[in-house]
Amino acid sequence: FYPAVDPGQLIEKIETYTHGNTVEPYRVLVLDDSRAQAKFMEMVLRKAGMTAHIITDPMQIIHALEQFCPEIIILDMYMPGCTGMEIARVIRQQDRFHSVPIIYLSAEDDVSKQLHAMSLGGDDFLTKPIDPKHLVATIHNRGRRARSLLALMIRDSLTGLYNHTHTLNLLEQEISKAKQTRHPLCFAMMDIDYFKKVNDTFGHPIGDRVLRSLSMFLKQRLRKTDHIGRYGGEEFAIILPDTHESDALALLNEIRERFSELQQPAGGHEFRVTFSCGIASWNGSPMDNAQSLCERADRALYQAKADGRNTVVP
Ligand code: GH3
Ligand code: MG
Ligand code: MG
Ligand code: MG
Repeated sequence: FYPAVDPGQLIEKIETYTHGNTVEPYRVLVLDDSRAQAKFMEMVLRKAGMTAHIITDPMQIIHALEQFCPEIIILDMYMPGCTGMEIARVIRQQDRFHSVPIIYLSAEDDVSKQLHAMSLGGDDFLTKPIDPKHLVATIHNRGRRARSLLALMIRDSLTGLYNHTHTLNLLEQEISKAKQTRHPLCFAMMDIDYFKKVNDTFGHPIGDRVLRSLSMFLKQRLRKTDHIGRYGGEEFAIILPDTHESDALALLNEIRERFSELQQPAGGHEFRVTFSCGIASWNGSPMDNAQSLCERADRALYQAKADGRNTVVP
């Protein structure tokens, strides 16, 4: 039995895998109607240091996807009542598993049938009897690619911060955590002031450098447990778990002030840049969600702009 893992947690683990020293074992889901086959594969995968979850009933696939959240799926081709290709189609219909590697496993040695199976959502075809080394190597290759792709998918390429979509996913997750733990949570939205003028005066590459400079500044100043995202062009979003609104206000005001003092170089010249910021905090209600938190932060940001910019509005 495996505890439920949400995809966000999985991504956090993958992040650790990509950027830290810990190597998380690959999470491999095996569906084979033969219990003996499934057990054998479970043993092979465990020996290779992977986390295996086996099911023998195709009807359990949806549940297993949700509960186990696999990074790689191994499907038997022929099972009573359905085929591996039909299961692959069900898996591919789920957004979250749209690009998870699927490896077919079968005694089928007709190459045209193998190719047909692979055209229907599979990535590899291994024939039984399985060579354990071949299986493990295939999983390693597919898994490594899938992980680096996922790590790229959640980042913004200019700043290396989380992108818009992932920032919102993280916000959803942190709200769920806050609801369980009853800890406070703040969400801040910031927008660089008169950024168009920076581009117009100094050029786009200098503008890009300002964006990176603010990203770096935020990374240095915030805790590991905070999440920083590039929400849009010159807009950033910050998720502050375990933080009361008054503390978030003090922190962001300090960051605002120090960032505004930074000298930004531009071909022999120097200039300064400010940002405006709006903060919203989770109101403790089970009804509060990411969308309403964003709306409140956005309204506060709008107010900060109206108040003359270079300010933080709670
Ligand atoms: P305000 O104080 O009201 O926010 O004014 P602003 O000029 O910052 O806002 P506006 O929305 O008018 O302009 C935002 C500018 O940000 C326009 C756009 O060209 C620029 N921008 C967006 N993304 C990027 C980027 O990736 N690089 C650079 N250099 N500029 C960008
Ligand atoms: Mg079978
Ligand atoms: Mg803007
Ligand atoms: Mg702006």
